Amino acid sequence: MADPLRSDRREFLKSLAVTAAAGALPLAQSAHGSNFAPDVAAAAKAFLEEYNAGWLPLETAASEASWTALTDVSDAHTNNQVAKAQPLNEFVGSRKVIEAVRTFLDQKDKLDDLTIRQLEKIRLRAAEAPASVPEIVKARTLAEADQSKVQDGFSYSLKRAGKPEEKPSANAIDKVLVESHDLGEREDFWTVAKDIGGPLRTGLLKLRDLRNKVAQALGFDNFFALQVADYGMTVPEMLKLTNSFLADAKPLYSQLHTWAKYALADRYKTKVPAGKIPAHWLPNRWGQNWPGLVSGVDMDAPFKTKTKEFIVEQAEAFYVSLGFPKLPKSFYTKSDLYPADPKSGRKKNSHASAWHIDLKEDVRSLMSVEPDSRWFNTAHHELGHIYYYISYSRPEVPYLLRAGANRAFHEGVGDLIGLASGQRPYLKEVGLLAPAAEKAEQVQWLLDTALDGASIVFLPFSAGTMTQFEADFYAGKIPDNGLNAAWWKYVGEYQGIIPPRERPEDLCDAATKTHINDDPAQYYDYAIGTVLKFQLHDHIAREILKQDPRECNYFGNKKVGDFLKDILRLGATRDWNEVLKNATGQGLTAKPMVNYFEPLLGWLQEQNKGREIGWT
Ligand code: X8Z
Ligand code: ZN
Repeated sequence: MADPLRSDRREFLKSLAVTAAAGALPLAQSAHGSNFAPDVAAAAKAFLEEYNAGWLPLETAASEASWTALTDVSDAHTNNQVAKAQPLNEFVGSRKVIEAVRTFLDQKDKLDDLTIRQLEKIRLRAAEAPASVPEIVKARTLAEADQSKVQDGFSYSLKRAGKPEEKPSANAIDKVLVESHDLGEREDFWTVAKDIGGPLRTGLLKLRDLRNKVAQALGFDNFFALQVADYGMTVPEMLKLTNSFLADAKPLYSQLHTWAKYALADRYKTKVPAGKIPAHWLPNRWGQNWPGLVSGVDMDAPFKTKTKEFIVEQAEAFYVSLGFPKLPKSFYTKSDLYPADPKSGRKKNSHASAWHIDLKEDVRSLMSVEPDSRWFNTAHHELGHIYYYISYSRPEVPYLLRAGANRAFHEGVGDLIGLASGQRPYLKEVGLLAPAAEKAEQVQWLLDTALDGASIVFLPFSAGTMTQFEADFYAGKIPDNGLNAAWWKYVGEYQGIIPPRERPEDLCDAATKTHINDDPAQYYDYAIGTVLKFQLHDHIAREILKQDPRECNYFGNKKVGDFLKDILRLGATRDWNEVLKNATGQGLTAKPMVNYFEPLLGWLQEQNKGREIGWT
């Protein structure tokens, strides 16, 4: 039987030859020796139409196959994921596409901005699968799928003296790290969380080389540089930006680090260590945020009586209150929102994600929601992606530009609503504020915000450890037998955290972080998203709500909704700097974030008087 996707592709390639030739003509002389200037803009338009007609069905089929592979891990699903990625890769990375794009981009002056933006997206997409290295592209696709299968099919196994073997889920590990005051138990769970890095280590090294070779085929220095290029930036520019965030956060982070170390020593009834904080003391597997440390601010208490369904519905209600539409029915029927029943034997990816399967109305989220504050925040984050998808899925936004103004915008929107949903006036209005938390001093509330979620404590991890590790990893600066040494060097340097004991090199602690495997070289998105979130929040609170950014309430405010929609509906049709300047009157700046926590800095300095600040 004829495969419609394949016949689409044949047609496309045939017509591509024509459009590319037309595009190339201005560079050539006609047979009569006079300059021939065909309509490059019309040729580019025809090319884009043909590209979309061929690419979209392939992209949709590949997304659907990936969705199935991640929500129901099996060999058959992984094989299908690879099978669907193959024709997509052949299409997006074909020589003709690459040649046509190059030809058109060489004549930018004859093209409008929207066309250039689409061509740039096609160029970066082609660089992920260039036909000049077909065997490498194929090997990469296989290796990516294998790595996901190993990651998503992994079972943690914990053997404790005198107890039967336990198989904790990722949620169960996280719960122990948030709640347990028993350092022995904490170390057991922390250590078992790192076991997944062992089976992922070889696959990651293989992927590093394949990803680099793919990126280098189109002239990028390495895979990290290719991912950064989506911002229109070079690697040194990106590192300069992320380093500036680290510098902005450092005074507060050092104080938080010291405060938390003392609070935790008190909690565990043990001595305060000099310098760095032991990793298993912290309430998160990677120390990327530190929830639950502030007495009187128990964010989980109000969720004890709630269902998991409530978490998603309440998040949706927030967006709807701002004037966004209700989620389409298909979101609820097609998404995979709650933990898999352990009795079913089904394995699924344990990390939250949002999907725009067909770049039209098929939007889904993969989560494992439990009724707690962590998932409350994550549900707001994921719905931010979903409402972004919905907002830019309109005829004026070409499929190729149905993306964030940049990737950080996509991450920042849901986090912004997460920050808004963590404001006390809102929580009080919807009955999610424990009486003790309502009475807590504002500075206690700020302290919790600085420690938890995407905030101050998150920056040394996102802008520091993750970004620096991956930049060096893809630049070939980390030896294969020194992955853990390098990882912990960065964790120590940026986060001031040390492992409970020496980490063996047959494990790979970096690979325990899902993004290192399946969202590679992009973690600075979250760091930029964090800074952006505070910038947008500051503008919304001061200019639209006329409220204190630290105690404000967006809920039900349609003007806030309109402000956000004006950003979201653009997708990637404008330069992100321009979008931000139009929205807030300023370029990207961490000032609003620093200002937000300003009262906290003085308070922490007071609390930490006489204590040694930071680590060496
Ligand atoms: O991965 C995520 C989202 C999906 S895009 C849940 N986040 C980062 C993480 O979990 O490490 C959100 C905050 C940072
Ligand atoms: Zn996200």
